[in-house]
Order: sequence, then structure tokens, then C-alpha cells
Amino acid sequence: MNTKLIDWGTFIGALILLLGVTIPLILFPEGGKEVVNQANTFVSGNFGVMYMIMGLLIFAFLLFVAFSKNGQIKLGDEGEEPEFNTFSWAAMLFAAGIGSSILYWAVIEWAYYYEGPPFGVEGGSPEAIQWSTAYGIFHWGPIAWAIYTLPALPIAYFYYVRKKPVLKVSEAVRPVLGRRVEGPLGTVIDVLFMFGLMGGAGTTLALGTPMIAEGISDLTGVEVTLGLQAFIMLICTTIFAISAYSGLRRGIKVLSDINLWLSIFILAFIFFVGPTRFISETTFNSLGIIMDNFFKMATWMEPFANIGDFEETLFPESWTVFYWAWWLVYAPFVGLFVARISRGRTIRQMVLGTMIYGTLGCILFFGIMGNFGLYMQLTGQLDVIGFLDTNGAPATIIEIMNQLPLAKFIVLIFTILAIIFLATTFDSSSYILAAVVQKKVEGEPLRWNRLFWAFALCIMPLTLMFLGGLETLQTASIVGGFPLIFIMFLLAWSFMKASNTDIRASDNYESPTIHIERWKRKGKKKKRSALEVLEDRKDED
Ligand code: NM2
Repeated sequence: MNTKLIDWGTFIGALILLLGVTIPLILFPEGGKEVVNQANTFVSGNFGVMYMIMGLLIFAFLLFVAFSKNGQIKLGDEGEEPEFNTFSWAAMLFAAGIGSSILYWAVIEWAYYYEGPPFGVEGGSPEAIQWSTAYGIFHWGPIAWAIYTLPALPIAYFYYVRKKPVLKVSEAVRPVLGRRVEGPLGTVIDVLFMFGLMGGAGTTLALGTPMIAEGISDLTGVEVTLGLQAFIMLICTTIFAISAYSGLRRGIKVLSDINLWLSIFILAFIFFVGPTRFISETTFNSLGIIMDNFFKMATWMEPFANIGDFEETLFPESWTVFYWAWWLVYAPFVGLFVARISRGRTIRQMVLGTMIYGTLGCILFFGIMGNFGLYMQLTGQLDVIGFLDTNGAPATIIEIMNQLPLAKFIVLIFTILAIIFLATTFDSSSYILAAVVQKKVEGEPLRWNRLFWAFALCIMPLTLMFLGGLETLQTASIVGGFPLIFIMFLLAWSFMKASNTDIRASDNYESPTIHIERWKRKGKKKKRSALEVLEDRKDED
């Protein structure tokens, strides 16, 4: 077991924080739950607007980067081909960034908006129906994917352009913080990111497990119990641990490919066998609603709550702010992962590819699965809202799937897909957690290290599950991720600073593609700018 490569400060720091949160929750489940919920209300209530501003700023920033000179920089050497073809790249990206939650929310999110719409609209009204078809897509749309993409910029830049073999968030803010990232400040940044990710992953597991359990129960008749849920968690952990252990090319890529084909199958099935025309028209229509109201939706903070006719709904806190926070805690991880698989692409391809393919994928899920559920409601074939109110979301999701022809077969595929979606998010998470606690990553992080984080990711959800406190985890994202808002800002700044420095230095050259090696090779003529580069870099350190 090679331990020299491990950055023990970060390794142990993250572990202490994980145990520091888990153990009190085990010892005082009720009190612990209360504290987490209060922290959640405090952060989303008082700082909600910060999340909203962050979302819009990041969106604007990424569009700017994509179309600026910085976007033309290639992640790799001149003439280098992308390491993965675009299809695999998009599939891996989607499978890593999106977990089983998409199956959960795509099917059921509309129902919550139908009952409790924003903007003072009356629940269940025709207007509420319209909003209900659009909001899910909005919460899984371009702003959300922009949040995912931002950290990839500096990380990929340092890994493939400046060729530093370190996959860490702290390394990516070096241009701004300088040498300090080598000390405790860097460790704190990495530990905070790891902690946020564990919170986000907790939310994912807390939502995914009961849904998978309902699917299995529907297929086998076994009752949904705590034992069954814990068993499912263990099975999923084992699958993704094996995948993470096998590495990027064998494990993660293979699962992502299966994931993609099963998704295409189930989406095509629902689309063609279900109400094809209703689904296409409603999805198309909801895109219009979003484009028409993009800024209204991105800024709705319900400021007039309880004034005049406006009743307080807590819509922003419960939905848009919650979502931005949840995407945020996953963002550095997805950034690290996207960076890792984007070798050979330009920054613009990486940015636009992530935002466009990501959003398109989510539109397909929400448009097809969500509108199928809505159709059941509107035609009276299944009273989704009534069922939801009495049986809860996981059972309702499976019940909606049960309305399709070949119901049992579809529920089976749906459940398998949920397990694989969960696994593909968790295998890449543990892969990245392992990378972050290493001083250096050449090729892949160490195997034992990958395996270790695969199990560490499940410690908290698993213990909480036995204590019956799984709901606490659903809000873990918001609390765990708050410091990341500031880290996002540093990441954007770092990227601009470093790439602008290099662009300035390479302006004498014919190609905007930056190759640090070239300056060294090209001898006298280029010497001045090479020196300038080094000087500038020294300033940063
Ligand atoms: N996001 C995309 O549970 C999952 O699907 C992982 C969730 C952040 C809402 C990510």
C-alpha cells in the first residue's frame, strides 16, 4: 500500500469532519436533526438571495468565457485529439453529474408545483399547470449546469495546460491565494469541498434509496422496511466501489455506457408508447415559458410574502435556492471530473458541451417522464396529487411507472436504472475524493484510496438510516455547501488571472492555443515572453 502519495492533512481533516458530524447525530439523533434543520432554515432564509445571485453571475460568466479568447485555449497539446469521443464524453459527464435523483424529480417534481406554484398563482389552476411543466426543467437547466461547469475551468486549465499533476480544488485557486494553498488554508478549502460533496451525496442517497426500495417492493412483494433500504444501500455501495476500484476506463465508463442505453430505452418507450403528442407539445411549450420568464424565474425570491394578496409559500427557499445549493455542493466534484475527461478539447467546447448536453439530457427526462405523469393526472387515469399526499413521493413515482403498458418490465428497468445512476454518481465521487487527498495524481488515484472513499461516502447515510433520520440528510446540501459560494468566486477569478497571463504572453504567436512547452523550445525569438511568463507566475506564487 503506497501511502507516500497521500496528503494526510486533507485525508484526516475530511475524515474528522465526517465523523465529527456523524457521531453526534448517532448519539443525539433528535437534537441533531433539530440543529441541521435550523441551520438549513437559517442559511436558505437569510442567504437565499446570495445563491440566486451566484447562479445568474456564473451563467453570465461562463457565456462570456466561452466566447472570449480564453475559451479558445486547448486543454492539451497542439493537434491532440480529445481523449474520449464526444458521445462517451457527454455520457460520462451526464452520468457523473446526474444521479438517481433525476428519476425521482423528473417523474414527480411537477406535482409539487401543480399544488404549490410560485408568483401568487393558485394551486391546481390552469396557470399552475403551465408553471409546473416548466419549473423542473428550469431547476435542471442552463444555470444549474453553469454552476457545475465553473470549477472545471481552472482545474482543467492547470491540469492540462499548465500540466500540474494535481487534481485539487485548492490547487485551482493558487493564482489568487498564492503559496498559501500549500498550507492550512489549502487544506481547509479541500476539506470544505469534500464535506459539501458528502452532504450532497447524502441528499442523493436519502432520496434514491426509498425509491429503489419501492421499485423492488413493487416487483417482489417484499415490504419496504429499514432493513431492505439498508440492504439496498449496501448493494449500491458494493457496485460503485467495484466500479471505482476498476477505474475510469473500465469501471466508470462501462457503467456510464449502460446507463446511457437504458436511459434512451426507457425514455423512448414512455415517449412512443405514452401520449407522444401531449409530451412533445407540452415540453416544447415549457421551453417557451422558460425563455419568456428566464430572469423572472432566476430572481424570484417572494419578497412580498404576506403582504396584500401574497401568501407566503417558501417556494424560493424550498426549490430554487435548495437546488442551486445542491448543484453547488456537487460542482467542484463534477468540475474535477469534467476536467479529468476533457483532455484534448478546447475550453469553449468543454463549457458549451457541459451546459448544452447537460441541459438537453435533463429536458428529455423532465419532458418525457414528468409530462407522462401530468397526463395521467389531467386525464384522470391516476390521481397523482391525491396519491402523493397519502403515500409519499417514492411510492407515487413507482405508481406512475405502473400506468405504462408492460408495467412490471418498465418498473424493473426503472429500478435498475436508478441503481446504476446512483452508482455512476458515487463511483466518480469516490474517485475524485481519492484524487483530492493525494499530493499527486498521475494517471489514476491509488486503488485502496478509491475504495476507502467509496465506503466513507456511505458511512453517514447508512448510520443515519438505522437511526431513522434520513430526512435530515436531504437538507445536508444547503448547510454543507455554504462556504462553497466563496470558493466558486475564487475559482472564477483564478481561471481568469492565470489564462489572461498566459494569453498575454502568447499574443506574439500565431495560434491562440497555449502551449507552455513551446515557449521553451522556440529559443531566442520567444525568450522575452517566456521570461515574462515565468515572472508573472512567480508573482502568483
Ligand atoms: N443534482 C443534479 O442525486 C443526483 O442526481 C446527483 C443532483 C445536483 C440536483 C446530483
